[in-house]
Amino acid sequence: MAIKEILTAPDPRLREVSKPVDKVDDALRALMDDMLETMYDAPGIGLAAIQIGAPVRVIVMDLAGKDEEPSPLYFVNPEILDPSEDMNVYEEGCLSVPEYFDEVERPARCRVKYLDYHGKEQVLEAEGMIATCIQHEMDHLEGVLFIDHLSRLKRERVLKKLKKEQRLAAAM
Ligand code: GNR
Ligand code: NI
Repeated sequence: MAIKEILTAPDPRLREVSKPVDKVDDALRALMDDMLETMYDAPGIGLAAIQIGAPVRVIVMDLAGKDEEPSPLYFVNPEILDPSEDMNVYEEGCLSVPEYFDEVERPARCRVKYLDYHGKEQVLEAEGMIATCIQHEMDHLEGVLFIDHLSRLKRERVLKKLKKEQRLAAAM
């Protein structure tokens, strides 16, 4: 297992559409292990493969609290089914958009069909934080960031600040 570098906006790789996985094999499980370790280290509650530069449709998540047992979830080729009409607003953040948080509205509930760590098909009924998080991660698979759901003014302000920080960091 290894901790990988997390790409940050406006890195163009974060805009790629990730490709479906054709087989859940040991190489893919090694990627999922690295993703989970990277996510725990960050720390975050979810991570899409493209955030560590791998453009494949793989997501890891763990919504367990600090004092709870870890409960990792692995989603390969996830699909959202039956998003609810009723919406929920959550304050979101993203490891690829550091130090910025804002409210995003998304369907409150959905089902997710996916392959698990062993390649077995699963369907998860998601609501609350897990529904928000899975939709945030699904966006990454399409090259979409949570700031894309905000006004253009807000998004451009955030991106400008990130560019400036990266320029300063590169000059050090
Ligand atoms: O760690 C994360 N927290 C979070 C909080 C609210 C809504 C979504 C998230 S996902 C984020 C990690 C991340 O960037 N995943 O792509
Ligand atoms: Ni994110």
